[in-house]
Amino acid sequence: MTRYISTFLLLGVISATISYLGCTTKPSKQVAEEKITISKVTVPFRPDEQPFCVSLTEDETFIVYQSPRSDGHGALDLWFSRFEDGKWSEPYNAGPNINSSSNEADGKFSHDGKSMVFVRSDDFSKSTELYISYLEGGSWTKAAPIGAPVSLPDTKEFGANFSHDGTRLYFSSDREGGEGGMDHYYSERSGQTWGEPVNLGPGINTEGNENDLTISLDEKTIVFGTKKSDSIEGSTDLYFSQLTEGSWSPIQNLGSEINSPGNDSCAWFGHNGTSLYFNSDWDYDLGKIGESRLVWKASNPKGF
Ligand SMILES: [Ca+2]
Ligand SMILES: [Ca+2]
Repeated sequence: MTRYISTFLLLGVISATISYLGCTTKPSKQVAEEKITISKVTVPFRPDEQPFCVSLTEDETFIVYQSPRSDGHGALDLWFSRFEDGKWSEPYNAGPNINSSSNEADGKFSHDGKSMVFVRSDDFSKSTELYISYLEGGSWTKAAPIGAPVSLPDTKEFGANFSHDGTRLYFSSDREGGEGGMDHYYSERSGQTWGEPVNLGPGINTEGNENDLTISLDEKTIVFGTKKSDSIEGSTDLYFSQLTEGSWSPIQNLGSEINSPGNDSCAWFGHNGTSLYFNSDWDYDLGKIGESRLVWKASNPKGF
């Protein structure tokens, strides 16, 4: 990641390679061998579904996204689609084990694709609760609230995701005792229970809102979406912090190779160590705001 960060400082131009699942088109221009490329990931939904926080399993064959579609269980629901025989299936509702008349959002899979954590809330501005569902025998189990000490009454918890080995849950919360607003935390699993959350500290957390984090495979880099004074044209950009000598570095903008004038957020690290997926309403192929928020894959031969 250190080499990757220096790449951002050295290179300032986005070179987009259009790459689709199952088929890759040649880049329109010859690109330097080790340059970061941004490619569009094909998705199963329509722009009018207002998809948000789209997330895939590591093998890119199963997708979850949130949508206010009117044919769900009410408010935001989570929707699935499976990539089979070279195409995505018609999206289908995740069902009553996961969805309710409340909002369901922020669905994220574990690295083995067998657990999904998400947020449920009647009113995101007031409080939320984290839930987990497990893939058993081909279907998702009745989602259970994680509960205290991770998800507390009258607080907001968002953007939870599992560490690569599944033993930690990283998330954001506005609970008391942090640096202010939303802060990043992690909780460690002990058997079937989650331990007291640990605040990631004042390097990465500020008096502003830290939210929407994703953790790298080695748990030494966090990327998250937020608006700061150096965000591109006031949009949401991806920022990063690195763990060095036990503390998280002050956050830095991920740079204009990946960030766009659109809203870039909801990132996650690919399992191969060389890709970073994220959601953006910027169309990197067209160089303008797109029809809807899509999924993009930044590939860096030097590794993330
Ligand atoms: Ca719902
Ligand atoms: Ca904060």
